[in-house]
Amino acid sequence: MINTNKITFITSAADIHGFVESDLPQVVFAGKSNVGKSSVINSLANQKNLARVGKTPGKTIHVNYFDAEGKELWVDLPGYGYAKVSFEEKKRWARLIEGYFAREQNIALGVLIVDARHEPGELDQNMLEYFRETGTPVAIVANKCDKLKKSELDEARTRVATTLGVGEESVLLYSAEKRMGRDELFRLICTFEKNK
Ligand SMILES: Nc1nc2c(ncn2[C@@H]2O[C@H](COP(=O)(O)OP(=O)(O)OP(=O)(O)O)[C@@H](O)[C@H]2O)c(=O)[nH]1
Ligand SMILES: [Mg+2]
Repeated sequence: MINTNKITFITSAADIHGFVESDLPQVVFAGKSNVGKSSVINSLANQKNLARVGKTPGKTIHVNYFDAEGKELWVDLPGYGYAKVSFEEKKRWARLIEGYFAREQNIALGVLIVDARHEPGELDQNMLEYFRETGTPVAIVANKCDKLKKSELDEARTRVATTLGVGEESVLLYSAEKRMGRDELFRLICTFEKNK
């Protein structure tokens, strides 16, 4: 198991030249802007400020790398789907993501984060395709479940699974704020660590 005290920020890549070269397995966090990617990473790492949590979405388009005790890299991809982003910024996002998937040979697990309250959209489907094309297993994390009533959780899981065309067992009900689902996701992530 990864020691969460030893998860540290490495670097932030603004373009493909900034990507980290490493033979460690990479766990990749992706999702729409503001769904809570950074918050999920912080909850997994038991740290408050490891990944920066934003009040305003879509401001920075960077690939952020974290070192998980020298056993894995965790990769926080820039969020997509923020309405106020210019066409130029969208192109920059696409180049960065395409570059990442084209170059990276060590993607071990995709963690696709969606908002449990909403139906996933076309951009989430596209993101899922990036992982599928590289043959990467994907865990779907339905975050912000604390905003739902208990009675709405099953329905939320079904909605997310159906829309994305995955089995319900691949959808994890999650709350970064309440740490719901945290231990299960952490255990899954740890199964990909190097030298197991
Ligand atoms: N209620 C609730 N709020 C959450 C949860 N996770 C994240 N948030 C809030 O959602 C907002 C966005 O969180 P971030 O972690 O910055 O989201 P992000 O996906 O990394 O956003 P970008 O990096 O801008 O794409 C913040 O105000 C968080 O406090 C959760 O589980 N429950
Ligand atoms: Mg973020």
